[in-house]
Amino acid sequence: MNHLKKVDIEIYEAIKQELQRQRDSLELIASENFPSLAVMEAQGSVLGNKYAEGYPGRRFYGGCQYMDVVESLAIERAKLLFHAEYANVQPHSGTQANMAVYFAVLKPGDTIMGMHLSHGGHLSHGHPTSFSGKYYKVVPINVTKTTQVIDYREVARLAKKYKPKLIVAGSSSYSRIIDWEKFRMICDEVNAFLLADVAHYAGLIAAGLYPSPVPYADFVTFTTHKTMRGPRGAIILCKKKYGPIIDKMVFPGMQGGPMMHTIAAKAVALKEAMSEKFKLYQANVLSNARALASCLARKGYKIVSGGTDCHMFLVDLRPQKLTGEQAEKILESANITVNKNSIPYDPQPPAVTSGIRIGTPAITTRGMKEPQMAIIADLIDRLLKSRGDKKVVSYVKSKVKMLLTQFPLYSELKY
Ligand code: DSN
Repeated sequence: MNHLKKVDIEIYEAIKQELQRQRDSLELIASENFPSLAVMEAQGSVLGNKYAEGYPGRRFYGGCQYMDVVESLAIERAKLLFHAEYANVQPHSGTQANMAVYFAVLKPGDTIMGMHLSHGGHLSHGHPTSFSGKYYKVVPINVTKTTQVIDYREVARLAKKYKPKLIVAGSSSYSRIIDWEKFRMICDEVNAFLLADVAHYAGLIAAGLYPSPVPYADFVTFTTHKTMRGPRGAIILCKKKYGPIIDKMVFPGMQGGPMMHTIAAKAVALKEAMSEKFKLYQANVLSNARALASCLARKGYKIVSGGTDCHMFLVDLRPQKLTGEQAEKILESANITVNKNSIPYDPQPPAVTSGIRIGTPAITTRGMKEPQMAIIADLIDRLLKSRGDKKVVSYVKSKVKMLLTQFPLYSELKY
């Protein structure tokens, strides 16, 4: 970073400080991770200089021979890893991937069904503040009040009643297995498309540790920066027959030039995800999430739905008489990073919430295993019980520092 340091000291300092913040924080945000230096090198490469509108072999600019190599590798690896018929690797984000699918098969005013945001869904699954809630009539899917899991009979009843043209199944905070086959059957009964948004579970799916929607869904979208441990961005998988309409909708339908540096980094992450090392990593992500949820449950914390089948879970903090907002702040004061998160049937507004979401992808990348989960649960418990008492905050902060020192992050980077 010597060049950056000379040219722009303010940006250089901000990057340096962010690296230090990442090193010094216990990162429990379920959607964040630390990609490899190889991924970051590809993303910071000269490929970002090139316009390559179009697709391999059919570009609108000259000089795309190496862009074709890069994008073809990313496409082939995505297909191979997920056993998919077709892949588009250009979407800039998960929301844009979902948008491309909607725009490809729906008209404004059509009806869609998707999990409500506070029941595990995502803004782009039909929330009123998102384009998806403004362009389409939305029938939200809520989890059952008592079990806090999806009731497939209720989904089928709603589908028969409202006849959606598309059902989006998938989540940003649902910790249980989603039964893709049941969703497929429901879609078939009402002749609806099935879109599976596996932004959160993609890495686990690649490792065979979470069921794959690929055999059942017409479209599968996922981001590449969460459990996949790649660059920020997204990928769409689909049946071959939908390939042309998806490609056309991504470009020129809703995006311009592809971010070729990011596509190269996606290709690198996909290659890494084919390794045994990645499978072991995902197994640790899962066992860490289960261990951390169990340790917290043993200390009296209410885990939404009673546990987890993936890399994340929600904690309902109402028994502790804390809001998600308060808990997020208290934890952050001791360098433990989580996000406040609505829980099903949350009485609090989204800016306050009654819960926090906890995920293990980032701390597992740092090398932590089950023994560290017991320590982390203890630190979280002490902090929350203390309501942010200064002495406890400083004690926990020092323990967090000691723990993180044993699991260094990006030690090769010398800014
Ligand atoms: N913001 C992402 C998450 O945290 O799950 C979803 O887009």
